[in-house]
Amino acid sequence: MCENKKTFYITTPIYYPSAKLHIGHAYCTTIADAVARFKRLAGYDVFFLTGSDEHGQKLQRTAESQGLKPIEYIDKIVAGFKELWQRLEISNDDFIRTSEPRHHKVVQEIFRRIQEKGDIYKGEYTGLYCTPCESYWTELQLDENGCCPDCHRPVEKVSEEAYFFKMSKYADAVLKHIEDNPDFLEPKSRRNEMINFIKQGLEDLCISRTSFDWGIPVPGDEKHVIYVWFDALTNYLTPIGFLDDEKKFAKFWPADLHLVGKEIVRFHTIIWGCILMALGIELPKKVYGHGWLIIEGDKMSKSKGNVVDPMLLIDEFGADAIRYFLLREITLGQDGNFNRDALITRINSDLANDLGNLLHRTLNMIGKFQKGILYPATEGTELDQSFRAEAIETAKEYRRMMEEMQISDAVKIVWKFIGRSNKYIDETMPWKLAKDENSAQELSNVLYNLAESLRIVGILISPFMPATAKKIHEQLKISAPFEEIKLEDAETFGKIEVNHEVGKPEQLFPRIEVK
Ligand code: ME8
Repeated sequence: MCENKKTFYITTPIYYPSAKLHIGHAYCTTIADAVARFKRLAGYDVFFLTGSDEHGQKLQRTAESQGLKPIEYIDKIVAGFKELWQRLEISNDDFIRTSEPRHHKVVQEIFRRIQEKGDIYKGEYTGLYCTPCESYWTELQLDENGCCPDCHRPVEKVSEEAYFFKMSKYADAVLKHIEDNPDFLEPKSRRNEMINFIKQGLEDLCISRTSFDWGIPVPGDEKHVIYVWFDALTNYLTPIGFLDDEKKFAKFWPADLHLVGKEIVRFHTIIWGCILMALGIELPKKVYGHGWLIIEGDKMSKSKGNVVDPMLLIDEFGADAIRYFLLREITLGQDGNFNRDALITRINSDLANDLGNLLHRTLNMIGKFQKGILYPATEGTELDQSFRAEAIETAKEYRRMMEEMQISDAVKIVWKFIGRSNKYIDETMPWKLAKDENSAQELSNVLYNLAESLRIVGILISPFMPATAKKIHEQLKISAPFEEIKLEDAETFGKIEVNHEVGKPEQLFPRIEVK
């Protein structure tokens, strides 16, 4: 049975350890984590990969300027990445570092295979190189000031002996792949950008440098190191057994989703597409280019001095509140604003008020009116029935939205149902029913329905806010282990056993006082 389990392989980009990670990086990893957790909940065998992209001239220069060897400098920063992902409850199955021997082996083998095929050749490179972006540009691609079109910093003219990868040979095939497979590249707007980019003509790609040595040597010609993007992209093959576990590789490749920022879609579709075609390996099923977190209209970056440190935010508000904000506020694929006031408003209204109060009121009433016990419920009134139907509808709609990567819509639909549940309390007025002996059955129905709605909400929010979901599970005292809960459990109403005793309410989110 295990063998037939659906699999899902999802990756984030591997991050440069050139600076502290900011909330923009946390955004990308949080989305990937929510998708990975959703897929596990939906019964998939998931492999979720993140990591660090550790080579290149820029890192070597930075380390040396601090009197350190590159690896000494990088080790410290990567330890910080790992701590951040742990504190943000990122559930990655592996963390790949491109400095690891397991990765070097793969990169060199890929280089060797493509070279053997005749698609890598030696030549002379003269070009315009942007060191901060580790990218080569042509004259035509530069911005209006003759600078890098991505970061707008000056480019350097570089001339050296180098190896080239015959990208031009694969340009038509990659173009056809993008055109024939509408699901390969999303959102749709990015597809057109890439199609136009290829149609302008693809030159062969320079894939080695001799001007520094912090990288993976070209096999058999060690004065060259392999271009960082050629090195970095292959990280996606390494941890799923590319060279050492055929069965595992067959299980997880092609990747289901490379989630990346919009500025690196080009590398993940065109360059990566060409490399894979040269290797005769299938292309990933989907590359999704998400938008950027913007601070007052500008992309967050260290050089602009507008970075927001996610660690400080987690210290102040907790990981789940940050995750909630990122997943809810920004429509995937578009740019979105990060704003502290908006974060506090969301915490107070959506988390403390809507969700926190629903749990608190419900458990409090069950405790007060029925000694914490959920008595048998009947079909109840029309209102009860429509409330139950809405819970199931919400779970089904949520599944559809998450499958289609409409993450913020999925968050919103759960909150709509939380709002509905609070309104159900106001409409049914359990405190009034509790005063009338003849309404005992009605009261039991309402309290049971509320407990069930919370059980369902807890499941649906578990990919977004795993710690909060677990708290709800524990306060409801659901007997099944939290880790074994499945999405189907949210699509059936009435799973809590009769005469089940719930726990006492504990606050989920304190209100943030705004000074
Ligand atoms: O590009 N908002 O690494 P990186 C949203 N090493 N996303 C942001 C962001 C922001 N303000 N700032 C950065 C690299 N990101 C390469 C990847 S993969 C084989 C190699 C996202 O650390 C950015 O869009 O510069 C990108 O997807 C990711 O962080 C890594 O950026």
